[in-house]
Amino acid sequence: MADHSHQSGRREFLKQGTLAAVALSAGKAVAEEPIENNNGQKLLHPLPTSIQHPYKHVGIEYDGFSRYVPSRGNDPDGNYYLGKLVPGFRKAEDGPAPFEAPDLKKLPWEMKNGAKEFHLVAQQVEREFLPGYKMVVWGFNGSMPGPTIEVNQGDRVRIVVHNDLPEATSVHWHGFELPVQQDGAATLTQNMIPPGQEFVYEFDVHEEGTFYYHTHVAMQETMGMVGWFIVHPRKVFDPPVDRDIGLIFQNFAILPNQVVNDSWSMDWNWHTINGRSGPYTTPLVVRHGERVRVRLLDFAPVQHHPIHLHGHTFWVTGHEGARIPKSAWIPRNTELIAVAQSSSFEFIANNPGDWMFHCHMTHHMMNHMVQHVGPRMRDQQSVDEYLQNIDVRPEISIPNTDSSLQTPGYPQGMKGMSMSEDFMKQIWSRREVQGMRANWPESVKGLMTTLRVLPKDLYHKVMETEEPIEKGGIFAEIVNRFGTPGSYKKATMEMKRGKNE
Ligand SMILES: [Cu+2]
Repeated sequence: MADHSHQSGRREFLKQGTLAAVALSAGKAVAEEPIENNNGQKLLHPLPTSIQHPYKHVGIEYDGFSRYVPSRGNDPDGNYYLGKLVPGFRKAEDGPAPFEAPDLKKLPWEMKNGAKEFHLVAQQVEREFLPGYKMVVWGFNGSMPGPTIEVNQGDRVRIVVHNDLPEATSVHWHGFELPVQQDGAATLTQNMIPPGQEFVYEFDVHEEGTFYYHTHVAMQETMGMVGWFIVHPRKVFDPPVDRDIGLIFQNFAILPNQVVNDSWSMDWNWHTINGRSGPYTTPLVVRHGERVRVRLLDFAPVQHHPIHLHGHTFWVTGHEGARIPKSAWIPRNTELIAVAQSSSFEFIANNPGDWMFHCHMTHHMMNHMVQHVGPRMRDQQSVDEYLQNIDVRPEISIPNTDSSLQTPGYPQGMKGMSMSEDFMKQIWSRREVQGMRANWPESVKGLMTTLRVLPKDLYHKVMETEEPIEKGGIFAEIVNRFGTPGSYKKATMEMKRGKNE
């Protein structure tokens, strides 16, 4: 990043001082001497002047791959190509990074008679997919998906399942090699658990990896009854990661004016990640240079999800079966997960910014992309206009305010999203979104979320303080440090009711 536009842009930025709300500590962090890698070699990728690397136990650059600059590395057969074995900042002896599933809680446990005892309550729950849109779904312990079970390889677990549903159920521990009586596949291996009653599952966990629990009644699965069951390995996976994040992708069919899923549908109009739709999905916020693991799970009734991450290339390091041997890891930027499959991938967050992270199925990129009330309608338009002048696409007015195009009960107008002030308030109420561009919610819908890669000081500002941050402030500062600020235009308006005002 030795180009002069960056340097002059930064000076211009400092001179103007337009970003009072953002800490300018980075201005003081200008490196005073050239930074070398661990072997004293000159870096192939000079660091942006705003970066100081205080870490002694990990390097900046590994065989041509930089922790802080988009880069490939020198040798596709090497250990560090695309950051393959580049460690995170966390030391292996500190144990595995805690697993985090945004917008979901963890299930507490108590040690009893030599086992970690968990209590799961299967029940109907209310889940707010978007601000103000409370859907009646089925889940566990007041949550859909249910709370995360997190244990260590070698643990013995006891899970007491209470059935508060109006019908019988059973819970299956997906992927575990357990004694057949504990498998939860009613009625093959046990009797159904009647409403109001409970069943105790108990088994030793000798595996490690990405597992989950779910009802073993198909129609109950479509109502949302799933939750993570994460097992950390005895020996921390090499290389250690700083983040371990899980996202569950689901589809629902909830028609206008309804709050209950049509479990027989083949056309799904509501899409959730960890029980929320974009832009209410909570962004994954990480520090620049960290090693990040993301675990994906498709728990949709019938559809697959090609999950695409912008701005980074990741290594696929595991599936639902187990960790993949390093020799078989595959570099990708889009990972396809089919129903009931999970995938884990890892990457070094070496590219600062706010990045789209989303399912690439067009019908999943926003809610209501369905035949009966989809966004394909154009009021009073015919193809004649196009045919008269095929070189220039005629402008089409798409008035969101036209009541003929609005379906009562739908949170997103058929052309975009209609968002009330309360809606926007709730979207912006979270620390994780502070400093994003003013109209970012317009681009994050349905099965979408974002990955925010923030320099250490900006991460601190966003995630570790309660300071107010101007809309677009963090993004503008990233442009100033890493982009070409001369050509950057900030969002001048905030989206309201589907229109920029
Ligand atoms: Cu999808």
